[in-house]
Amino acid sequence: FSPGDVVVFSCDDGFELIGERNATCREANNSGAYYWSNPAPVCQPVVVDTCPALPDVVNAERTGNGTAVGGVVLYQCEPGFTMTGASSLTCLAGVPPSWDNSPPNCTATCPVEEQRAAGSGVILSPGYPEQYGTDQDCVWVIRGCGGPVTLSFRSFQTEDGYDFLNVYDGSLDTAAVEYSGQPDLKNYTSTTSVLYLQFTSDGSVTDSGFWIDYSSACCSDPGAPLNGNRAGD
Ligand SMILES: [Ca+2]
Repeated sequence: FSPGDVVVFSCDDGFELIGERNATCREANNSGAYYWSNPAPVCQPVVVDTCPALPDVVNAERTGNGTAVGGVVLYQCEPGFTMTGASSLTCLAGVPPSWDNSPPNCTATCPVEEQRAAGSGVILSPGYPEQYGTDQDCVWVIRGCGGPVTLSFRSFQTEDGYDFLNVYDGSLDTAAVEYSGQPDLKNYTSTTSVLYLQFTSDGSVTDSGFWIDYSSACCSDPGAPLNGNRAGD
C-alpha cells in the first residue's frame, strides 16, 4: 500500500464491526516509516437476545408487542371472524430466542352449526370481506338471554334467487324469513330467544355476501385472563 491509500473494512452478515471502518496508509513526518491510521477492526457475532417482531394479523387485534424473552403477545379476532392457530405466543429463551407458536389466522368461516353466545356479535358470510364461495351451507345458532334477538344488516348482497340466507325463529322447523339478492333490509327481531341463520349458495355465481350484527339485551361472557381469574358471573 502507498501513502494515501484508503482501505474499507466490512463484516459478514450476522457479525458487527468493532472499531473503524476505514484506514489510511500514512508516512510519519517524511521519516520513511509508514503506518495505518488505525488498526483493522474486529468482526464480532451479533448477539440476538430478543424474538423477531410479530406481524399484524388480518382481521385481528394484538395485545402486547414486546419481543423480550418471556414476553407474551395475544391475538383476538375481530367480531365475526374465527381463529385458527394459537391466540397466545410466548417468546422462549434460546440462541436466538424464538416464539413458541406462529401467529394465528382469523377468517370468516362456513360453520356446520356454530353456537353463538348470548349477547351481541357479528355474523359474516364465509370468506368475508371477499366473495362467498359456491355450494356453501352454513348454520349459526344465536341464543338470546331469555328474550328476543335483533338482527341488523350492515350489508347484504347475494345472487338473487339462487343464494339465500334463511332466518328461522325458534327452530329449524319454523317457516323461514328468506333473504336473497339485494333485499330491502329492516332490522329483524325474533319472537323466541333462539334464531337459526342458514346460508346456502348454489354451484355458480357468487357475490359480496353479508355483515349482520345481532344483539340481545345482555353482555356476552368476557372470559378470564390467562394465568388469572374473574370474579362475578
Ligand atoms: Ca350462486
